[in-house]
Amino acid sequence: MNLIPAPRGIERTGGTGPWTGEVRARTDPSLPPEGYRLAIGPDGADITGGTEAGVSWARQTLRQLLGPDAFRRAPVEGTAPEVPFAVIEDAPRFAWRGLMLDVARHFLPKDDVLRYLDLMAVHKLNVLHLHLTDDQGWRIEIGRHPRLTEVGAWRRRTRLGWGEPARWDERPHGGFYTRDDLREIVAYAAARHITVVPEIDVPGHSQAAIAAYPDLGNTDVIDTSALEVGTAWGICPNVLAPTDRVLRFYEEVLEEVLEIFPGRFVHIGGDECPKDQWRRSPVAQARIAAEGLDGEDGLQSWFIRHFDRWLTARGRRLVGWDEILEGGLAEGAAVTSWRGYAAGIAAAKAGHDVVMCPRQHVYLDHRQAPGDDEPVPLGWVRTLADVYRFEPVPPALAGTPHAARVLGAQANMWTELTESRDRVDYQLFPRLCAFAETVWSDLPPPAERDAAGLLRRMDAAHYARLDALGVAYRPPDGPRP
Ligand code: TNX
Repeated sequence: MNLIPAPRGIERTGGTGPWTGEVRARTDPSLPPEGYRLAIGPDGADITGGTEAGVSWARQTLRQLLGPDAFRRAPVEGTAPEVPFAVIEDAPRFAWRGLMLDVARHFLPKDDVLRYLDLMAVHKLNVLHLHLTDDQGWRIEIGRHPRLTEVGAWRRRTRLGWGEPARWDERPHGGFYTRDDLREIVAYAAARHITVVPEIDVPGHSQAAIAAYPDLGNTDVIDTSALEVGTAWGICPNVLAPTDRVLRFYEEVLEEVLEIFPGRFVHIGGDECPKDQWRRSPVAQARIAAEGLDGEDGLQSWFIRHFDRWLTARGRRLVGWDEILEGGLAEGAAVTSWRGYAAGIAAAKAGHDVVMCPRQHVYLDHRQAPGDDEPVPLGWVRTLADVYRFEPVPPALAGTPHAARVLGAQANMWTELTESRDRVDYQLFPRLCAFAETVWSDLPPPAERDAAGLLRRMDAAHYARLDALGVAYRPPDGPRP
C-alpha cells in the first residue's frame, strides 16, 4: 500500500472497491494514546483511535490510501478513488516525533509555518520545535520589550555561506511573528495534534537581543552599543551577561512565551556559548565567586538552572541542547542531543528525558548528495538512505531501563543557507519522509533496514503525494534543473 511511515500491522481483507466517503470514528482508551485501528470495507471506513490524536493519524493513513489526488488543494472532478479493503493496526514507536525549524537565520512567514504543520501531519510528526531567536534575528514579538523585534528582527545584509572570501547579498532581511501569529500557529498545530515547542536561546546565540538592548551584553568587556544584528554565521563571542538585569529581562520574555505556548516543554537553547567574555569580565567573575561556581562552565549551568527552577515553578519543563550538561545538568531538564549520542546517553543514564537529534544523522541542512550541483553543496552528505538508517536508541541504551528516557527524536533544519520556502522544502524532502518512519514504525536495527524498500514506496506512491502537495523536494535522480 506504499504507506509512509509504514504501519505496524496490515491485514488485507480482500480486493479493492470504490471509496464511499463514509468514515465512522470513535475513541477507545484501551488502545495506545496515539494508536488506531482502521478498517476499510465496501461501506466505508471505521476508525478507532486511542485518543483523538490516534483518530487523526488514522485519517492521514486513509488519505494516503485514497491516492495522490487526495492531497490536492481541490478535488479532481470526475474521479472516483478506489480503496484497498484492509484492517490496519498501528501505533507510534516514540511520543516525540519532531521537526526543528530555524526561523531565526532566515525568517519563514507564518503561512509557510502553517504549511509545514500540514506536511508534518501527513507524516505523523507531532512536535514542531521553533528556533525563534539567534544572533541573526529575534522572531517573536514581546510586548514588554518591543525593541527585540523593532531592532532585533532585522539585519542589514547576509553572508552568503561560510567560505572565504566573504560574499554578502547586500540587502536587508527580517521579519517576526506577532503574538497573534504565534497563537494561530499553536492552534493550527493543536488541531493536527502537534505540539509547538518554542526556543529562546540563552546565554549564547543572543547577539540580536544584545543589539536591541545593549545592557544585556557584557558591557564591562566590550562596547555592546556598537553591536548590530548578526550578519554572518558560526559561533559568536557576544553572549549574555550573568546579571540580575538579564535574568529579570528573560523572565519577562518567558512570561509572554508561556502565555502563547501551552505545551509542557520550553527550549532554552544553551548551545555554543563561548566563555571568553565571561573570563575577562569582572562582573562575571564576581558572580562566579559569589555563587561559588565552578568557573565559566558553572556560570553557564547557573543560567540554565535558574530558568529550570523558574519554568518548573510554573508547571513547565526545560529542554536544552547538550551543552547544558556542562557544569552539571539542571534537575528537571531534558536534553536535545545534537553533537552525537553521547550527551543523550549521559543524560538518560542520569535519569533525564532525551530527544535524539545527532547532527551526523538528522541535520537536514546538510547536503543530501555528493554532487557539486546541489543547490547548497555544503555539510556532510546525508542521503535519504542514510537518514533511514538513523536509530534514536543507541546500543549503549538499548535493552536497558534508561532506553525509556529517550522520548524520541527530531530532525533539525538550520537555515543559514536556505533563504526561501522552496530551499527548505528541498532540504527537508524526501529525507523527512525517511525520518518519519524511523520515529513511528517498528524498524529492524539500522544495518538490516530495507532502504531499497523505502525508495520503492517513494517511487510507487509517495513522490506523487508530495507532487500533489506542491512540495519542492529533491528528485530521486538529482537536483532540479
Ligand atoms: C550548530 S545545533 C548549531 C546551529 C547551527 C548548526 C548548523 C546547534 C545547537 N547549534 O547554531 O545552525 O550547527 O548545522
